[in-house]
Amino acid sequence: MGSQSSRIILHADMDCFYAAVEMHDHPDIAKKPVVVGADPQAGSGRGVVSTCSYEARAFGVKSAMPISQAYRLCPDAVYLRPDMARYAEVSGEIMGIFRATGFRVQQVSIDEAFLDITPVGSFNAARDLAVQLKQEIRDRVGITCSLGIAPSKIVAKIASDYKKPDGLTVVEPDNVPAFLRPLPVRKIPGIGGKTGAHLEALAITTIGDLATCDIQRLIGAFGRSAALLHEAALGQDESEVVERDGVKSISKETTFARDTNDPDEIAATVELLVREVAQSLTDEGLHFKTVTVRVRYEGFVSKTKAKSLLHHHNDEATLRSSAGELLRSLCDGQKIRRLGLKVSGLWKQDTGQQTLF
Ligand code: TTP
Ligand code: MG
Repeated sequence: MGSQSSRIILHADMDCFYAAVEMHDHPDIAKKPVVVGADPQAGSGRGVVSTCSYEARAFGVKSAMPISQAYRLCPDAVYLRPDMARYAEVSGEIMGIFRATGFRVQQVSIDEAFLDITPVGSFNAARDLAVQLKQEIRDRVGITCSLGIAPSKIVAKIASDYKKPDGLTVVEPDNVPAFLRPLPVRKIPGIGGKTGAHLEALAITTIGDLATCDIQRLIGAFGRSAALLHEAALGQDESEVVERDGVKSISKETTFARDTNDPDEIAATVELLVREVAQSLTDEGLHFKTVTVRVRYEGFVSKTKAKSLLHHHNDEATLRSSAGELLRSLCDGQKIRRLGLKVSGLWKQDTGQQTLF
């Protein structure tokens, strides 16, 4: 594919986002190891690390690690609780900068977005725009980001991760195979622990190995997902940059045959709803961020409780535990007539692998 006919996609991802905002807001902790996470009681906290500054990463601290372990690795770090309202505000400013370009913007998470900048006309012009965007984010927001530019979303995302922090990686169409070839398969978005381990067990460790692997062999190992895996390894991804409306939701409801306050019966019913909603999510390749449980008691009183998660999820276990938690806070021994479960804040995984994982 020649560069003239190619799309030009930019992927932006902020560097150590929550920690970067904290370091900007509190210059006294800039350049220190900073760990942001729930319940960061020095040494005894029971939460996990949301993120940490690159200075803390040098000690081996990383996202999702128990705070207690982070503390053992880096007792001198500054430990902070997340301030989600502040991060959401900064995220809004950054997305505003992207939208002001006039190009189509797809926000993917709190610190991440795709822009379809094809109209700039060339990869050189795209690089200039990227330099400007980085500068503007640094000047106006005070943090750094890493950008990737490529002919497809999947390669742009891999490219933004290629050099971090404060990176800019441009992969022109002719360079896509050479860029991808040496990278570990786990650099493909969505190839996590399980699929990564499965591939490695087959001696497929680099994206190049995956790209050249015999397709029949892949089908034998991964069934229907084989073609998508193979396309991902070639950087083929036709999915568009699309602004999501974010208003969609999926909900399921059940009315009990008889009003009940039997915990086992209620739990069994919630389980059914969880499975139905999870199935719909899987069918449509959707991830959710907010879970809502609605209970109608005998008589006409209804109560609704919702919980918004930090990230998008698509797994049944997260849905189950959130629904269970909400339900426990709603059940007070009163008999229940009707039970509803809703997920909202939906987005579609868009790197072409929604049916893979
Ligand atoms: P990421 O972009 O994955 O991570 P990051 O921005 O902190 O660091 P990097 O420089 O590697 O991009 O996630 C964005 C934010 O989402 C992150 O700052 C905190 C939050 N987050 C969690 O709360 N838990 C997690 O496990 C991860 C990965 C992120
Ligand atoms: Mg980030």
